[in-house]
Amino acid sequence: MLPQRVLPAEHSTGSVSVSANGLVMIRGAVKAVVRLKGEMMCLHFYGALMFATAWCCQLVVSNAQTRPNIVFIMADDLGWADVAFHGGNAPTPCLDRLAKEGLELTQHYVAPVCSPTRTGLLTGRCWSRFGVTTPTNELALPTGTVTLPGALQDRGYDTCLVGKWHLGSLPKWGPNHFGFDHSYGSLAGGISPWNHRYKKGEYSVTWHRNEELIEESGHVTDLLTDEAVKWIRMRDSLPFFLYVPYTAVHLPIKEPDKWIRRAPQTITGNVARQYAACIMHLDDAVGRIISALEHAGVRDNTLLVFTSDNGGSTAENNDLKYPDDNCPNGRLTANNLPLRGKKGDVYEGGTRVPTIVSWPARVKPGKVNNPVHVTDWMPTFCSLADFEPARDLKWDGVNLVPLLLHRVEMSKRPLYTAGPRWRASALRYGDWKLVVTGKDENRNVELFNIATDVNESKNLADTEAHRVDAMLTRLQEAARRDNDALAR
Ligand SMILES: [Ca+2]
Repeated sequence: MLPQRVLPAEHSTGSVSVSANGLVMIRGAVKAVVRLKGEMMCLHFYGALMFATAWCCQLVVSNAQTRPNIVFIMADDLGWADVAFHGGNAPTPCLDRLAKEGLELTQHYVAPVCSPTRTGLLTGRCWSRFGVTTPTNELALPTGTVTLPGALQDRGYDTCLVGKWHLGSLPKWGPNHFGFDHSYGSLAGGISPWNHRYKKGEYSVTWHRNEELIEESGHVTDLLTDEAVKWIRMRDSLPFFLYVPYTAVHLPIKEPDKWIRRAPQTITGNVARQYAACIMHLDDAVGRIISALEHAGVRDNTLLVFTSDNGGSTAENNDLKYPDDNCPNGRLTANNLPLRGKKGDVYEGGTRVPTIVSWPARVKPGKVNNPVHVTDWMPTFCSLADFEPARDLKWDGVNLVPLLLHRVEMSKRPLYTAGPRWRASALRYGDWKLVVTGKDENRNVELFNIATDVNESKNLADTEAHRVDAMLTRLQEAARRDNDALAR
């Protein structure tokens, strides 16, 4: 039996306001009505109460038909130039096509590492508000936190996570406790691709379905894609939210032979070929999900986002912290150029990632250069789903609908990044970016004009002292709200 969903106390649902319990009842009834259409004729036996419920259901159902399905695909550690449409050497035809036919967000920021980005995505708040600045196996979100899937679930969406959770690595902290109807994959972080084990220790056995630990055979990317495709095929007329955080291209990597054979011959070296194969395999997986949406006849009204959780990594592939899975030795060959830095850094190479939005019915192809942030997705999706929080959820993100659908220029706003253990932080404001590393007498402050120096190679802190002061004030203001994770 699945655990009780985490629900906010009360929501306004357009013209009909109902309590959370009422919503659960109505939502359950909506699913029953939609799935058992033929049995609707029997409703009259249940009298006035059921008639009223059915009326409410009809309202929700008719709303549901106008709201988009949402598919959010997130790669793990995929660098800025790991994709062919940014000059990467591994072919990525599916993503290239998605970028060409969809809308590319050229300045989409995430956290420098894993769990923080996932925290921001699922809460609309900077990860540091929850004290989460590093990958964590502890419970990241307090019980009662209003999450993105929880909000969509309340609005009648079917919700599913296929992939890596990493916001609490025990089953009792798993995705089903935070708004997902269905979940599958790794409760913890990156796993070995064939034995599906996380790092040695308490959380190593982590492969699960609906928080029940299971053993399966197969390559992780194939298993996740199979599950996502199967779940799409099982949908009925309710809108759905499918979150697919792949473990590719996180270490340790060992790809099926067929994908290694397909890597271009110009790419030499064992790990380099493995890394390219991993990207190509991921690209194909995205294509399979898109095909499943097409076959289900829902592609036009599905808002699909593809992104990465942080910049690319050049760490040792065969990390001995993981149980042996015969993965090759050598450093990963991620490419973040022309951006500076890599995974873990608050420089652009750690936090700016390839991002595409595709919604054939509503979003015109092109590129948007406004800086946007992973915390923007919750306000955006909640807006599209007509979810209005009954209380202030203290979102740091903003609703991107005017930008995505109507190309309305966004006003300048500070985008704050807390790096791992707050050892570094950054603030983007307009064209400018402030990077602060170290503390007190060891503090180092850098200022870059991102519009003219995307590589962050010219530190202008000395020549722009007034700007540095103003941005430091903004950074301190943003940081003051850290560690405010109350779920009230
Ligand atoms: Ca990652």
